[in-house]
Amino acid sequence: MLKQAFTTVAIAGLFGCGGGSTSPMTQNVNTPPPPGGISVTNNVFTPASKTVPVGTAVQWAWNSCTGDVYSGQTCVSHNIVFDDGATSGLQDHGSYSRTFSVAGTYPYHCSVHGPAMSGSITVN
Ligand SMILES: [Cu+2]
Repeated sequence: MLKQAFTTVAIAGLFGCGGGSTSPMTQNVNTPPPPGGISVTNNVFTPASKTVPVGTAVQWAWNSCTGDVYSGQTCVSHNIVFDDGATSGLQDHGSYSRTFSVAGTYPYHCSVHGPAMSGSITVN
């Protein structure tokens, strides 16, 4: 009886790994943002606005996975699209970094979730 239950869980786990949106279960793929970085969660950037000096590399870290490493994580894809065209590309984990070498205001949003998921970098 116990062995049967284990087998069922193991098979469910295998199917969970096969889906494109489910991450490997051996480790948690959420990435804590570095100091001064921005966390990408469902569906908000934290902090949404940030001011940095010219020459700063700002890093975004994806924390859009829910669930746990045993039963499988489901990770939601987000991207960062700046008004000037720079983009992170669509990703459901990992990080993205952009260096701002010119002063100005750089609004951005996630094209999947629209204006509700947006932020802005002010460079001075
Ligand atoms: Cu999004």
